[in-house]
Order: sequence, then structure tokens, then C-alpha cells
Amino acid sequence: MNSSPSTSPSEVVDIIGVGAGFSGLYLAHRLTTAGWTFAGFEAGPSVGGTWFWNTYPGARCDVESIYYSYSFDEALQQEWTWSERFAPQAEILSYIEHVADRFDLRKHFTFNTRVVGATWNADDRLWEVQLGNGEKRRSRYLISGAGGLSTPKDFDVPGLKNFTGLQVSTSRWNISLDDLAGKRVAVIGTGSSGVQAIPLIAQVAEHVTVFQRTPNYVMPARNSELPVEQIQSIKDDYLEIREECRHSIGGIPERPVTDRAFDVSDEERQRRYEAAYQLSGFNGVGAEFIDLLTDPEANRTASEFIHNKIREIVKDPATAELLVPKYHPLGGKRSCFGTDYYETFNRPNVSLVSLRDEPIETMTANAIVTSQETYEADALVLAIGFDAFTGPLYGLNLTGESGKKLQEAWQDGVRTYLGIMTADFPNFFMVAGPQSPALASNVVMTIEQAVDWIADLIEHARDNGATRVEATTEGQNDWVNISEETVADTLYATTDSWYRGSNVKGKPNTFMGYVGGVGKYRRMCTEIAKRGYPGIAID
Ligand code: N01
Repeated sequence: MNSSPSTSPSEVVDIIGVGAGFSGLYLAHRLTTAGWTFAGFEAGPSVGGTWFWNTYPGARCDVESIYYSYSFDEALQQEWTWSERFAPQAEILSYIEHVADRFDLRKHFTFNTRVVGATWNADDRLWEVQLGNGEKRRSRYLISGAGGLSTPKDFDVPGLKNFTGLQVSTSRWNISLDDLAGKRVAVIGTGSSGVQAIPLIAQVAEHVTVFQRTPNYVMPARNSELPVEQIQSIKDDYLEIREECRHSIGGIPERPVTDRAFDVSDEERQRRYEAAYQLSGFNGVGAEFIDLLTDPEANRTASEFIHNKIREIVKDPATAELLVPKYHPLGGKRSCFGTDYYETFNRPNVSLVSLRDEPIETMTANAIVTSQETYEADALVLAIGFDAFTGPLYGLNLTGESGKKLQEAWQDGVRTYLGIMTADFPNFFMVAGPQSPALASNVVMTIEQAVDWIADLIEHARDNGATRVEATTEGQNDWVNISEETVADTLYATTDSWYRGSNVKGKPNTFMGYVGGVGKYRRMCTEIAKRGYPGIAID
């Protein structure tokens, strides 16, 4: 597993790829099929990326698996059968392993090997890449498939080092659920990871104390087994379904919604929210009217609908009020989809602490101490999220043509061209990078589009005898403006979350995604390619 397939330290490969998750594997497949030499490096011991590391109880994708899967090979999508509507982590990992084996992709990667630095050599037009094992490699192009949610956020909880009980984080889960059986468990964080893990931990623990800073909108995932007939009908129509996804807003089939929240009567609106609540998923309540993410008053109607659902489900009124998400609009930060999440707070062995009312001051060896109370615990689960997008990229320690690090180039905020390239870092590409549609889409679809586009671009360069491609400052400025203008019209702009970098202390506030839709983005990218790549200097 550890032998590097196509590189020796002296050899120059066409492409070095970072990561062996969804992005890295498709990069390896697409680029080697096109005849490029490719050497991939993966920090982990095997393929899978996000789905290798996030093994916490309840981890599953909240985009339906029939869409959250590769579309590039019709035989692959015909032969693989998903068991559930939202596949659990283990099944997604098996799928990724199947793809790696089916297309013989493991041979392109060196595992247990992290890329820890890369410097652009302007004279030779090569990236000089430093590996964690001390070795160096050189390549014409360097492509990051390091993912957006792969660098855990610093464990910035006061007093953490004092706690001597069992400690585990959702993003690096290394225990079994049984290890929490009969224990008093403290869980910090109520984003998508916490929301999935808490109900299952509550089933085995003696007691669970949930420490919540910001209540989130959690809608029922409504996961179920996939009926055989539905699987068959999807497979029969897979090519058309994928095409629809490619031209959609979020990379999944859309509900055809054209009216606004106040176009209908109050009764009709409630009736529609109720029906949408039964659907759930990203096509549920938040997608019922077209203005829910742009008009705060329209959004209020949907937000209050969910508030009332929480009050209906949670029996203790004081706990229900703490769980009601009143600090941001529905969809402003990423919605969560859970199974029995609010119901879990009706269990006698679950209690909720609102960190807005009583912040954590410190910890002792066996307790979390807030401004009001001391909560004893035998185990501590951190579900506090990621240093999204820039964390993994800064971890590559890139030095550009001017000698500046990427983190210096972006010290006032992320600046990219299409979320794929950035000026001063020639021949460097990001798959599913910041300011791409990755944040607000079925990311597998976004990954395939980016990889195909990058492959076409470097082929175009090769055909024209060029060895250097770089985003121009003008092209980049235009894209930053487009992506900022697109988000400025939405309620994302009003909400603090990892979407804006506001979950990490000191991180400049830039929105990390393009939210104009994957279909529109694809059309723009295709048009740019057709026009000979304006916004990119190719020589
Ligand atoms: O992380 P998060 P996540 N003290 O950042 C709290 C994807 N994902 O791992 O909101 C106390 O969303 C923080 O509070 P606040 C998905 O895109 C998908 O859950 O900052 N609390 C928040 O409650 C998702 O959005 C799936 O006030 C602290 C929580 O910890 C993204 O990954 C499953 C704290 C962090 O929530 C990230 O999700 C899992 C502190 N110092 C993940 N620091 C599915 O597909 C943070 N918090 C279902």
C-alpha cells in the first residue's frame, strides 16, 4: 500500500493529486485515462476521504445516495445498488472502495503520506512537493482533492486538557458506540454531526448532556430502505436523471417551485409546509417557495413552521424553547436532517445545556464547568466542526510564484477564479474549492464537473504547447465579485456559520461557496472553455 506507483524522487510526473476521496479518485481515473502520468498522495491508510474518517454513530449522507454517487460511468451506476435512501457511512465507504477496485485506482496513490508543502518553481514550471515522510516529488500540475470539510476545527473548548475521561471527536471517531455504554456522556456541538450522533449515543449511555451553543433547524431525514421497484426505475432512467442533476440548482432533481410564500393564503402555506415536511431532505420545507432564502419575511413563515414542530415534539416546554432556532433563518446556515433528534430530548437520560445562557468556563478531570453549574461526565464527544475549505488548503503549505504562501495571499479573504484556480499559484487547481458550488450542492456532481473542466483545460494547454496556466487577476476579481454578488442577495449573507468562516477565530469573513446553482455554474464554465479560457493566462 505504501509504495508509490509512478514516481521516484527524481521523476517529474504530469500531475500530483492530493487525497483519495471522491475528488482524488475521479482525478486519478479521468487524468490517467487521458494519458497523463499521475501520482496521488493520501494522508490516510486507504481510500474514502471524508467517508473514511467520519465514522461516528449515525454518520450518513443527507443527499440521497442515488444522486450522491458518481455519474461518469453508466455500467458503474447500473451495477451498484444502494440499500437505503440516505446511505450510512459504511455503505458509502464500501462504494468508494468498489470504485477504487473496479477502475484499479489504488495503484495511483501512496497512502499514509501527507502532502505537507509545495513550492512553485517558476524557472522549471514545476511544483516541488514536500511529503510528510521527508521525500520530495515534482510535477507539472498540482491538484487538490483534499476536500472542504476534512480539517477538524481546533478544539477551542476551555479547559479541555483538564478532562481525563474518554475523549473523542466525531470527525476522528476511533471508539465503538459500546465504549459509551453505561457512561455519563457530554456532547458538545449540535451541527449535522452532533444531530446524527446524539440519538444513538442516548440509546446506550447512562446519561447524555448535550451542550448546545446555537440551536439548528433539524428536519426529519425520513430515511428508509429503497424499494426494489424504485431502484429499478431510477436505473432505467439514470442517464436522464443525471443530466437533470447537472443542470439543476443543487445537483439533485428539483421540485418545480415558482411561487412566493405570500402568493398563497396563510392556510394554504401551512398546508404546503406540512406536505413538504413529510418529504424532508433538501427538497422539503426550505424549498417550498422560491423566496425563502431571499426574503426574511417569507423565510419567517417557514422558520416558524419548524419552531412549532419542535414545540409539538419536545414535551418539556423549557427544553423545547432552548431547541428552537431563533438566532438565524431556516437555511441561512446548513440545515440538519436527523432521525429522532428532537424526540431524544424526551428521554429521561438526556438533558440540554444552553451555552448561550451558561458558557463553558473550564473543565475538571471529570466535569464540564459552566458559569452556572458543574456537569459530571465520564466521556466527552466533540462535534464542533471543521476549518472548512481553507483549512485543508493551507495545510498544503503552498508557496506561489511571488514567494507568498496561500494563507498570505488570502489573508483578507479567499480569492479564486471559479473556485478552481487562484492567481500567483500557476498550475494549481482545487476540486470543490472555496467559491465553487461545492458548499451548496451535491458535492459529487460538483467534483465531476470540476475534474472534467480541469482535464479539458490542461489538455487545451498541452495541445497549444503551453506548460503554464494561471488565473489572471482580472478574471479572479470578476469571479470574486460574481460569487459575492450572488450571495449578497440571500439570507446566507446574514448568518454566521462555517459557510462564512465565522466558526474559526480570526478567519476572514468570506462566503465559501458560489450559490448561483450548479447548472448555471456549469454553463459559465463551459462557455469560458469554448471562448478559449478568458480569465486564464496560458503560455
Ligand atoms: O459541524 P458544524 P458539523 N464550544 O460546524 C458547535 C457536513 N456534514 O461537523 O453553531 C461550543 O455544523 C457549533 O456551535 P455554533 C455538513 O455540511 C454533513 O456538525 O458555532 N460549541 C455547532 O453547534 C455540515 O454542515 C453530514 O454556535 C461549539 C457545532 O459545534 C458540516 O459537515 C453530517 C464550539 C459544529 O457544527 C459540518 O458539520 C455531518 C465551542 N468551542 C457533517 N465550537 C450529513 O451529510 C463549535 N461549536 C448528514
